[in-house]
Amino acid sequence: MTTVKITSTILANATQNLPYGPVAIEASGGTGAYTFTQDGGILFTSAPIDSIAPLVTATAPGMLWPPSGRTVPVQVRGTIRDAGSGVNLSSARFAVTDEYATVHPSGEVTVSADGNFTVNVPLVAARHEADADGHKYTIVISAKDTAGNEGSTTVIVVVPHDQGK
Ligand SMILES: [Ca+2]
Ligand SMILES: [Ca+2]
Repeated sequence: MTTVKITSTILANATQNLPYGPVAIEASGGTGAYTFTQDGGILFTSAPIDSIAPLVTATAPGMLWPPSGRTVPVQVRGTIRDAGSGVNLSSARFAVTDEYATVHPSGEVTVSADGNFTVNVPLVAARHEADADGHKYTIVISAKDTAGNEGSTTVIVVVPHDQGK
């Protein structure tokens, strides 16, 4: 058995001269993965080169009203996309940071194959009477690609002191 160490930079779908002779390089699926073949046989497949985090977008109703004191579902919708290795669909999460440090739900976000998601985040519709600028919740939506890069975005939901202010 012979071990051959290869150091090479792949610039494009091309044939390169590597230490043990010409090797045909095939790009697969646009993911940056390459299959190296010689004389019709597969020598090895390289891992995708992906250092760019997924792009996460999200929107939510910015205001939670009325301040009933109840826990209500706040719907957050958005997209998670990755042009490189692809989104690790099971990695999507939401996490809430509460200005009052009392309500901080977190959990999984179900992402469809096309990258869209809708998740209901339970938040308490209440604010302190003296809190003039309202009760602020910060919701972070995050996800990884299959190369392990993590992307996230943040949406803010406020239980205002007075409606319309
Ligand atoms: Ca990526
Ligand atoms: Ca406040």
